[in-house]
Amino acid sequence: AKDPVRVLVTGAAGQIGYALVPMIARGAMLGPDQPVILHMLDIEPVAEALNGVKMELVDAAFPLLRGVVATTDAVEACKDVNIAIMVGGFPRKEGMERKDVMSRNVSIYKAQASALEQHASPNCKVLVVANPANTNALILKEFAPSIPEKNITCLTRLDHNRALGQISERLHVHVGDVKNVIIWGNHSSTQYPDVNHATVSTSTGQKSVRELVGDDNWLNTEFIATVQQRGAAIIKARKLSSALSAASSACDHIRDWVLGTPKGTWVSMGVYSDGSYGIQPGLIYSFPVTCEKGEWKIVQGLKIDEFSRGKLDATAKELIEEKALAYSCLN
Ligand code: NAX
Repeated sequence: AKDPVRVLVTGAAGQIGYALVPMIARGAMLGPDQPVILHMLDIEPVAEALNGVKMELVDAAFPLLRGVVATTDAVEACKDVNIAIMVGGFPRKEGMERKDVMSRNVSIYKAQASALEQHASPNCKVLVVANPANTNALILKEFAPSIPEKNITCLTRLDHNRALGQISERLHVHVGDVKNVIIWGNHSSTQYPDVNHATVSTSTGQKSVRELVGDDNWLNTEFIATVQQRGAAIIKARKLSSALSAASSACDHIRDWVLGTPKGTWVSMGVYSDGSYGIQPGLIYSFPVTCEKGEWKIVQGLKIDEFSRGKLDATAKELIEEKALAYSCLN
């Protein structure tokens, strides 16, 4: 039998946390034969609610769940974890300046970076979900220099899955038959959902999404805007932000990273830029990646047309500005 893997979820008393922990305990993240020990961290004001989540996990009697740590102590939470899903953060409240929100998150991610660096398993894989996700991941990387930089990522898989969903609805095809969309850049409204290399599996082979849709105007305007604005549309409808889709996408991100992407398929992950596609090194930027043996690799050699080039650069520019804002909060 396999040894249990320790998975940390921060912000575990929140809405995404509540959707995510049962998925992990059921094997949706690491597979149906992989036992897990859940480490749940949240803050003191919600300690009782956090304990309630722990009670429900016990009550659900998940066979793969070999233990639960529920704590408000970051050191205890990070102890020996193999995977860390960082969902906890400070949300933007009405009337708050961007800089104030950034400053709160910078201090949270700086502190949690140190806790992970000192107490997590040395090869711990980190996924940052909390917004601003790319920049929180960058701060975490800066303050956990002994964690390999390739182990620190942020979530853009939800945006990737949203793009697959929109194409599937438009073409009336199964979502599982659509692949190789790309989310470039920031997990924000400047992200660029790119279908130029996306395909659909049909009975007569792989067909290009752009050809099947046959409407460049829709793909270059409405489709992009719908994916970029989907988070806001969910808030408008639900009066709450995306939770089950965010949790499910976080499972997809880790599962593909650890267990590998299927042959011929790539996914989108926010990773440390090495300068690929002319993106400034030192940003956490969403790229198309393939994964094998627990390591991601940026897909190389994709043709970038002029329209796409402008979009890749615009979202990079926003990340450069966010990085500067985050650094200004450190002083
Ligand atoms: P909630 O407000 O429901 O939950 C957040 C939880 O984090 C709360 O329980 C809070 O007490 C906790 N928390 C705050 N500071 C903490 C700290 N220092 N240590 C540990 N826990 C702490 O928000 P929820 O809807 O669950 O969303 C969580 C985060 O995900 C937000 O930042 C949100 O913006 C972000 N999202 C990111 C997405 C992505 O695709 N990257 C999509 C969904 C989501 O909007």
